[in-house]
Amino acid sequence: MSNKSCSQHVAVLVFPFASHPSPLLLFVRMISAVAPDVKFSFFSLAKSNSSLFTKCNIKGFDNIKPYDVWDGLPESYVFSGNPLEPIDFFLKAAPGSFKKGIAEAEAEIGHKVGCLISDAFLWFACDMAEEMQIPWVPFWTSGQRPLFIHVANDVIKEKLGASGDKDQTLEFLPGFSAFLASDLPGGITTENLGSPIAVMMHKMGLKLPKATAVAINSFQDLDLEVAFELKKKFHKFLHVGPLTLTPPLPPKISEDNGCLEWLGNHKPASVAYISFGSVAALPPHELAALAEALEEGGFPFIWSFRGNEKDFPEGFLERTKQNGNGKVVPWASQTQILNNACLGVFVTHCGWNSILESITGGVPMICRPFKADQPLNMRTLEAVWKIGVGVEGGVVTKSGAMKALQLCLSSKEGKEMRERISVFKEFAEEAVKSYGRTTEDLNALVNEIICRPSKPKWL
Ligand code: U2F
Repeated sequence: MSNKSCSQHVAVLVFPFASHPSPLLLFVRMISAVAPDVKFSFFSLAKSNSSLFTKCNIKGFDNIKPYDVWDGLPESYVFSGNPLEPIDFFLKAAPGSFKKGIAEAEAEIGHKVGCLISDAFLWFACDMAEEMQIPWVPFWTSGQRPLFIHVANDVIKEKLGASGDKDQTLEFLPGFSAFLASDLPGGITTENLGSPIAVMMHKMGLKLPKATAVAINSFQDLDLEVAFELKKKFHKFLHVGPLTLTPPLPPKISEDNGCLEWLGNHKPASVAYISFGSVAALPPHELAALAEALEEGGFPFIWSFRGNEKDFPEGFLERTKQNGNGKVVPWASQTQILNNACLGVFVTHCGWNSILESITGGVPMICRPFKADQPLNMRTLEAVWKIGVGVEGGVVTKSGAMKALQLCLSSKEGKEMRERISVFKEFAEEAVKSYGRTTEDLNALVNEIICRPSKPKWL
């Protein structure tokens, strides 16, 4: 990688919900390692900034500075229990809050912002960049396929019409013949069309083709066909992932609740890891069914569990502690667990970061998607890449979970999934080498956009 000398000031606008801030910070760390003279002002909510900058050990990256912006909540606001509400308030205030933050950072640093990097969700960053006459680089935190779907939003609406028939295929889109309307994120066809998230995603799909470059946390060889289609839609499409493999590597979590030591005492590829990411949670009857399947099948497991322990079958936690067959922890060092040779399968909600981490760990997946890009990601894992299986009927039952666990851990199909995933793992490792595609795209971002010699032609 080239070490550029360039004194730019880059503003980074964060979507401060779910796991979005973390890969964006990894992305910025990655750029800042190549361009150490560039100053990065990282705008997010105070709560998110404080936990992120503690977790993601930012030592040695003095050129990345967090700035807190307003959450948009009225003073008298009391949380109603609807998680979409704070997002809605944030989005309404965000253009103004970010502008104010940028003005403060410019005054402090003494440099005008010369490039805007934002979470791709923040479509209005396109207008801000246009106003400021600077490049806009939206960063997409999920995979190629959901991105393509959002850019093709209007075409899909037109083709599928308002019938709401979930069984219609998406074969009119290149590379999507195995997909159905039911795999689409809500808000594309008939469901929740007017919700703030659906409106945001629609506007995003319209604005992204105007971006100077769109960056994605993925590697090109993972989905060549769709990557090729996306290149036709954007001025520049940059694969900059998987971010957990790109230097500088994220810091290892030292506190792992004893999981790694426990894991190391098992046979190779024998343990199940269960996590549904930072937002989703299994409903109580599915939680109980999964626990029963693990117990009855005697599958060793690590469960990263956020929820109500009362929903487990009676005595499950006590028995698990006593017989040592599993570990239930509030948070796990997921990437390290997935990279351990004893890990055999990942039961996941199909969040993009989890998928990438499973691929780079070489671990097949059992999929229980909930919403957004997750059903589409599941179909990709199952029908396109063939490195994962969905739970029977879309919800966890005891017999369905046992079948899926057996399939992944002790059948020929499971072994074949492992072999296929090891090919993707190799592609990912190649992509981040000095001659790899990810490195090449990162260098293009730094040399042609952030430290550009002159105004690029698309501005
Ligand atoms: C949203 O996804 P989530 O944040 O729910 O889930 P992931 O994308 O899988 O990211 C979860 C991250 O949290 C980490 C894990 C992942 O990097 O390693 N983690 C951990 O370190 N320890 C734990 O015990 C549990 C998790 C959204 F819901 C999805 O639909 C999107 O695909 C995703 C990306 O945009 O954001």
